[in-house]
Amino acid sequence: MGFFKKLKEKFVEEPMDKAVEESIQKEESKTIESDDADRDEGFTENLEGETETENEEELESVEETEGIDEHLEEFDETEDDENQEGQPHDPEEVEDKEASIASKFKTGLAKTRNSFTSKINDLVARYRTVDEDFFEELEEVLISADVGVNAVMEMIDELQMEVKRRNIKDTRQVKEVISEKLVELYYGDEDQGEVEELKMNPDGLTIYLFVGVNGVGKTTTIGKLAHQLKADGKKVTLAAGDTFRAGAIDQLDVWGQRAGVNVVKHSEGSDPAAVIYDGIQSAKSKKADVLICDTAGRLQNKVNLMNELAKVKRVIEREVPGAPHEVLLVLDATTGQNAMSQAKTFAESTDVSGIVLTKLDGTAKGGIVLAIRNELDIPVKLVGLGEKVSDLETFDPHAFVYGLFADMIEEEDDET
Ligand SMILES: Nc1nc2c(ncn2[C@@H]2O[C@H](COP(=O)(O)OP(=O)(O)OP(=O)(O)O)[C@@H](O)[C@H]2O)c(=O)[nH]1
Ligand SMILES: [Mg+2]
Repeated sequence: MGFFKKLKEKFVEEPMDKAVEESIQKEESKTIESDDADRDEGFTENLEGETETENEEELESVEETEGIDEHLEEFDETEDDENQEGQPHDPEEVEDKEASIASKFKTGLAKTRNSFTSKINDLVARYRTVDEDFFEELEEVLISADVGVNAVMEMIDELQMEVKRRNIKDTRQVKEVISEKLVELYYGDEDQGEVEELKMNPDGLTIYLFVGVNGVGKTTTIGKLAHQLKADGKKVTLAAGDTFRAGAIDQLDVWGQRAGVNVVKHSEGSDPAAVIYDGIQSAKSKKADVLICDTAGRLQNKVNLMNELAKVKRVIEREVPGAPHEVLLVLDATTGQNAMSQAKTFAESTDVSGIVLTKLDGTAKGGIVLAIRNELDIPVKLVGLGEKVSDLETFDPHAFVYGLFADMIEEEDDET
């Protein structure tokens, strides 16, 4: 079956019985693994007031804000009792979920798709048959979408081989092969079609550390993620580790209140490692499932910033063995190759476990996702597709490629 047809079946039409069966099996095994904790317990605990963190040693006093709205807020997203992990079991729900993920990628990637699709269509219209010049122009189109020079070279080579192997002469048929190769480019040799979710600690507190230069979207992403985790029935604490930028603490606080989660903060200018330490103690005493740590994007200079992040990380490692479970480097997709050089700098001094690529909705160069994975071998775990709280998605390469080729895929003739 053609690749467009596969994507269409997955994201647009009713999935085949086999696909449904597989996803049910996957969802069931997930539920068995993860659902022994009674989430309602966490909720009642919330109502029973606070256990105060006992501060130790030299640490400054913690000012904690409980989300005031927390108890008043309707649990609109967790209303289904049997479905506390937010994972649909019902085949129809699985299908709905896939369709909604696909439509989010489609909307979020509109700018990239519009520019990319029109260039590809134009190319295919001008070259009826596949030849050297066609590939040369295709190379330019891909580079202009920020797929990355090395990645593009690799892809063009493979594309040429594939075209020969399948004896493709007509450029229209090449579109589909391009989409398939883009997914392969992301996965490299390990294409199992797996979507890489954020790691969770199976026995206790999970800690995510967010890093990245100023303005890339760290705090916003933390707010979105807190909201989603809470909707999935998790108890979340945020730690306001950006004590450098004026207003940063309040900004996280607002997100915390909006999501109805606990925020641990100190005053501006205080030691970030001490804030994170208190965050961990607070999360432990409240039996939180997840602690998300915000950090500064800018200090006096880069060396200071890297040293500070290293110190924060050491505190986390010492307090919770195995933590941080993710060090997420946030990159702004609209900055293109600049994002790539930031990634290299951070990867050198911190063990980055995953990338969060924000503002994909704001660029026509969404190909950067593929370049990052290809050049740095760090998985893209989350993508920001807009400014709304719901505009954060687990990165799914198939949904991404669907988002890029949606118009062509939807036109795909069912009979072929
Ligand atoms: N369009 C769009 N805007 C986003 C997205 N993610 C974040 N933003 C915007 O990016 C701007 C900066 O976001 P912040 O979360 O403050 O960035 P930060 O990395 O915490 O910045 P510092 O605190 O200065 O280090 C805000 O205006 C956000 O609304 C996204 O996915 N799409
Ligand atoms: Mg911030």
